[in-house]
Amino acid sequence: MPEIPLNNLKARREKLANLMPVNSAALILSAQQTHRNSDVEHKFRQNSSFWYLTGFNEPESAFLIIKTEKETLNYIFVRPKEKEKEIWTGYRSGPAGASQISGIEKSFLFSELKPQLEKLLGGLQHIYFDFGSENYATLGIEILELIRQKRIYQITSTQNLLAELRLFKENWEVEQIKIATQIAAKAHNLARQACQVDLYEYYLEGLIEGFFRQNNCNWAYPSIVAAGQNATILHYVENNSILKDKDLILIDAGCEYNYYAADITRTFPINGKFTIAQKEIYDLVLKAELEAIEESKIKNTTFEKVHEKAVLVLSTGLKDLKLLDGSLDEIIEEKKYRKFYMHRTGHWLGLDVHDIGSYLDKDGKSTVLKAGMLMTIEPGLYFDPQDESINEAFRGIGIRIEDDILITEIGSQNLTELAIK
Ligand SMILES: [Mn+2]
Repeated sequence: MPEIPLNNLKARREKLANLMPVNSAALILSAQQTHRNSDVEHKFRQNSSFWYLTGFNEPESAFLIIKTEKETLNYIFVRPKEKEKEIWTGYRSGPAGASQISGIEKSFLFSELKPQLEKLLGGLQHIYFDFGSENYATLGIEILELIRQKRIYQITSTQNLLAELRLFKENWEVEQIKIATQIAAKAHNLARQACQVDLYEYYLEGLIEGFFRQNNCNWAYPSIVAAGQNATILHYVENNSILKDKDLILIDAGCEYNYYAADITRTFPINGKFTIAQKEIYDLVLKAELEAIEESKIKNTTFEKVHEKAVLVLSTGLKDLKLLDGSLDEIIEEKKYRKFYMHRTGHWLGLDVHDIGSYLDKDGKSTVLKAGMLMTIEPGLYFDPQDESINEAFRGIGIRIEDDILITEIGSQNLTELAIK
């Protein structure tokens, strides 16, 4: 995998420092190696913000930045090199290696973290630290106690700082993201081609995730492969039902390439042919999606306006199909559409599939879309299979269409266009 260029890492740390007040520190712990069961471990996945600032891919590590009147200093703390352990669990970079990878000169052993904090935190007024994270529960409490002893009374999460940086993707990041989105799009097309009656959902899941692995990716989130009325369960992950004739299948699957997530949803008829009701709903969701994408191209539009566009199209269609009563204004203002459209139209995308980034600006207004932001647009409609107030032809239909949209200087670009819809 391409490493994060040192210049990018340095620029990110400089921007981070610029956001911090004088006499403050930020401390970010790496992810921890977790056990799945017995002595079997989960595949290690680095903490996204730690990765973003260091490019260092090992557990039991920490990043520390301290900004004073005089200077800004960066530190990295990592595991020692230990031949015996490396034979069993793999290569360790050690402090010297960590310096090379991250471009942070001041590198120490992770076991040195507390003594160093003891020395370095004196005189500071503000610290950014996520003490509530489940990782390093005991260490988190010990660090908090140390912060208290140092009489640092302002403790804030690192989330807002990192969100401001990570919301805008660098060109290098966009290159990685384009690879992720293309592999994910191809996997969706593969599943569409292979889909047929009497297969099982897990067969398509295997096909998609196999394709991810063949292309040096992992899934960015567990795939949803939902046939028939399973598609009306938003977080369906069982993926063990048989594919029936005349049903639809909803597939929400995306890979992670070099730490960047793709997130795509497609819905199509299992036997290749829509029923009339399915076609009506599909066309409506597609129209909402395409119009929301058009909205994202408008200069200085907002995150909220993209959602409002999708809501307007869906509400109009639901009224026309007599699935909702009342005037269009009523349907929108009283949020009657929520009976069938209960989620938002998108989210930020990046190192995390639901990436950090604020949805509101400092005045509490919806975030203006600017070049470098990456978001999903994913309207859907879901009809409760048991709800007898719904016209029978529509019951059990669940449709969502989702693309990954990069905001550019001249509009926006759909990075997942390659996936047939
Ligand atoms: Mn999504």
